[in-house]
Amino acid sequence: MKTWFVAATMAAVIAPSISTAQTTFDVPGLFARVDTDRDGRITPAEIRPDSGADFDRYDLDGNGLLSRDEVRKQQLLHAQASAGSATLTPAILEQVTANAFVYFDFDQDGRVTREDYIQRGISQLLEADFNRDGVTTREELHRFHRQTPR
Ligand SMILES: [Ca+2]
Ligand SMILES: [Ca+2]
Ligand SMILES: [Ca+2]
Repeated sequence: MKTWFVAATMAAVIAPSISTAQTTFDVPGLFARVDTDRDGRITPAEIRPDSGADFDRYDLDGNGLLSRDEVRKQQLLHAQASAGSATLTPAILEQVTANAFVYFDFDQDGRVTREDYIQRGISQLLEADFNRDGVTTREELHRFHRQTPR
């Protein structure tokens, strides 16, 4: 369940597109969308507009905050698009929603703002930056998600 949650939130933050049940993270799709200068590396400056657009998609009432309900709907959408949906009981959905809400609330003030969401997206990207040079390469992201580069 923990693994499923991590996969779901990864998808939620930086990979809205999930191609198949086997692929929970669409690395080529992410690069196609986010690597705007096409140099094979994703920088925080590149992930920022993508995370912002992702936030706007889930901020259903447009008030600049993700409410618990909005996070729940987002987690549900991602669960339905991934292999984990089979295990998604109402109790698990509530737990996943609570975890995701805390996770997205980057400054931990109890509200998920657009900036929180963007900062979480950036920090998540940098987790995959194994050699800590401030950019994440295609190979690093594949390694992070344990996929063979395509
Ligand atoms: Ca780039
Ligand atoms: Ca909202
Ligand atoms: Ca916050």
